[in-house]
Amino acid sequence: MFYKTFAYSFNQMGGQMMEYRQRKWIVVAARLLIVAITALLTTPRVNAAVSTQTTRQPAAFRAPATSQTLAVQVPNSQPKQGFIINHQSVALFEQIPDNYLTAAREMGVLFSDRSVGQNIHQALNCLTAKSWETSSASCRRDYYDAGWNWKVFTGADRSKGLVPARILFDPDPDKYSRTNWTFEFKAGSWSELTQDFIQVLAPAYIDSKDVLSYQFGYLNVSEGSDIVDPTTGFFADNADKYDVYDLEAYIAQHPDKVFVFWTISLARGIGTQASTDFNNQLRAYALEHDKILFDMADIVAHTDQGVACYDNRDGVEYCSKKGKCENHPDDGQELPAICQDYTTETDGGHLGSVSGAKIRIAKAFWVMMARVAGWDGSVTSSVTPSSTVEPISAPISALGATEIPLQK
Ligand SMILES: [Ca+2]
Ligand SMILES: [Ca+2]
Ligand SMILES: [Ca+2]
Repeated sequence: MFYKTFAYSFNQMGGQMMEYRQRKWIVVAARLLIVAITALLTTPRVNAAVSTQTTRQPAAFRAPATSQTLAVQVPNSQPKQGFIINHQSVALFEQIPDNYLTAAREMGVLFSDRSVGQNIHQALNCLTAKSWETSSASCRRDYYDAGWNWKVFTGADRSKGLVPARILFDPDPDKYSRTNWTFEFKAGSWSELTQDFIQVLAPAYIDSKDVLSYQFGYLNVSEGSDIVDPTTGFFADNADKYDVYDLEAYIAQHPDKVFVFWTISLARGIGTQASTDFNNQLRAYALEHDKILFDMADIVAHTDQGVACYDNRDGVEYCSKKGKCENHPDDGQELPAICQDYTTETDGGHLGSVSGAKIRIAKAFWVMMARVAGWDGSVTSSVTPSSTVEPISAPISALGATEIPLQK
């Protein structure tokens, strides 16, 4: 019954939004063409980049452009289609063509969240370091044994091949400059955050940014949250709350801008029915309405080996390096949650002290921005939401200390 109501709401909303979307994509297409031309005029030959991709010599990218090679590097100027960035997208980071990195970093971006967003903000800065070994220590922390002990890995560790792959990256202060990408800290209920985005945050940046977004935090989906209630939740047309209808009305007023949707980040304890349902509904909504979805929840709920992770009410004890432990009894449910691989917290979901999730999300963010800029070099647009493909029998052994994938 719930899903019937939900589907009805979507259909009703879809009709109202069809016209908005059509108008929007025409303008967006024109805008992306301008971005494409800008990228064209400010970047070197794409075939030079391709032919030297394996050597990754920066000097090779500076080959002078010639008229006969310009045509091939015009980014896709077709009207944008929605796409999903999830844990399978992270590996595409190293494949982003140079001209799309240029186009991505020249776009103005606004994203907003509470403390986990702050973690992402810091992670984007990891990629701007002069070298991996001189990046902030918070970019280079990971577990080093089966007892969940972690440390800051060094250049010496890297030369010995001891650094876990998930915290490796090749930073560049110019290539991965994110000076046009702004983070704003915001906290509140889901309705308050939506209201603030519509009335305060987005209006403050609408003239200076190209891509705008805000995300809810995992505290918005603690057990008992009404966020997925079919009549009073985010996807319902509430008279007294700021919900997706209000958000879409604002989006429709700005067809020349790109708006990104985010799934809600997860904690070790959240993993709740509310977080699971909201994220699944948002994935369905994004597909149905051709949205760009940054599926952060999917990224943090899969190890870098692709193993799904579930809530900490699993009968498995975890003790942090500092000696704080949880040993919640198994509640018989497997609700997607941030992997212990990605947080040292017992119940929380901050992207620390270990760095794996931070780095993977920063990479995925770049993949998303390259795709917003028109890059079509991935298969993520056809990826089915993980909610429908995640077998319930997927191993949860990732939570076991002996399963930590470490490169030794
Ligand atoms: Ca409303
Ligand atoms: Ca546990
Ligand atoms: Ca459980």
